[in-house]
Amino acid sequence: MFNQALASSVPIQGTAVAARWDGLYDFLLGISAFFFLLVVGAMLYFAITYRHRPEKKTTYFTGSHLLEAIWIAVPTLLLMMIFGWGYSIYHAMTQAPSDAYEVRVVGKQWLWTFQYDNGKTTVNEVYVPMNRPVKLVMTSEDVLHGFYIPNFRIKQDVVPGMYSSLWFTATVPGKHQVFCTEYCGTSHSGMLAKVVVLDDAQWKAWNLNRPIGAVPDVGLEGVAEASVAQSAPAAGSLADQGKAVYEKKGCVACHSVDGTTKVGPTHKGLFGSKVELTDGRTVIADENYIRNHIENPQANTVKGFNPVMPTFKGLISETEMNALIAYIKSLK
Ligand code: HEC
Ligand SMILES: [Cu+2]
Repeated sequence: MFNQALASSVPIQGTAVAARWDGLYDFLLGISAFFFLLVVGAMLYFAITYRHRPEKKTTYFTGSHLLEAIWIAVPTLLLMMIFGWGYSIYHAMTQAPSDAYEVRVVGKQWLWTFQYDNGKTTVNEVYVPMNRPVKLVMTSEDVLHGFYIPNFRIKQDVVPGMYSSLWFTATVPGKHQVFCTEYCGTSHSGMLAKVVVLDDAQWKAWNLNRPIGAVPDVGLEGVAEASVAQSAPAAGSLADQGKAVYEKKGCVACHSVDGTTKVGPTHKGLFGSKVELTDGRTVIADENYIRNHIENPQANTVKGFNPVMPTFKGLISETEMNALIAYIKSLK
């Protein structure tokens, strides 16, 4: 019911999660309206019915256990239900399926760069397939940014020095507006991007560097366009680009990619594995662990090795880091 009334003021539903989110929001709006009318209605009724009249004296009340039980039980059950409902949507919004198509995102003042496994790089437009889970692995080169896609009802902070992620399965083809939602300086409001959702044929064509035809904006029309740099020609896959960084930065001096141990442990099979550290902790080698180890090697030392790895902090750009991690990830 509220959906219709609000249809013109909320963005379109570009994902299944968006529809669930709106459902919960409508419900909250509905019960808020219901209790508002109930409370204010009762207040008006009592104010009029029991207004002061000299000839009429109100009887003396001591309370009602039944009433009290009802006003404790009903809100408790209602709130627990809202919590369960919200939690289940939150869970769906945050737990990306493991087979999601991954895109790496780097925010900086004041544009977004996207890197794809096939080696392409785009600026301010991220190309993704329709009806397929997509995961954005995001970081920032400078300050805090926020990646918000209103049509998808999802948003995540983008933080320098670490990776955060966001995932969605887009169901509506076209260009969906992205806003930066952490105030990040002068051109914060101009830090615009689009998620370009392509159907199967367009997705194939895009990956083969063929023309995909015009893609229309969906929802939020009229927002100023960001300037878009088109796809840079791919210099090999992202992992290939990472291999070049790996060799250029001299990782090969201490690490192997074929399983043999050198000064440092091999990187073959590292990604996703459990790593034992000298301080007794066991950690999963995910993007954040690897990145951390490259920038801050003294923080974690792998069991059985000496802490001799130099820090590469400031020596590897965010886009190089993404390529490097894609390379280490590819060493199965
Ligand atoms: C001077 C030798 C040296 C160089 C150069 C070096 N490392 Fe290391 N690295 C080590 C050693 C020794 C360890 C294990 C001890 C530790 O954890 O600090 C290690 C550990 C690691 C780990 C953790 C591995 C695990 O099994 O958990 C990662 C990831 C890593 N290095 C990445 C790199 C990358 C990427 C480069 C190049 C940018 C690099 N290293 C350059 C010596 C080196
Ligand atoms: Cu920003």
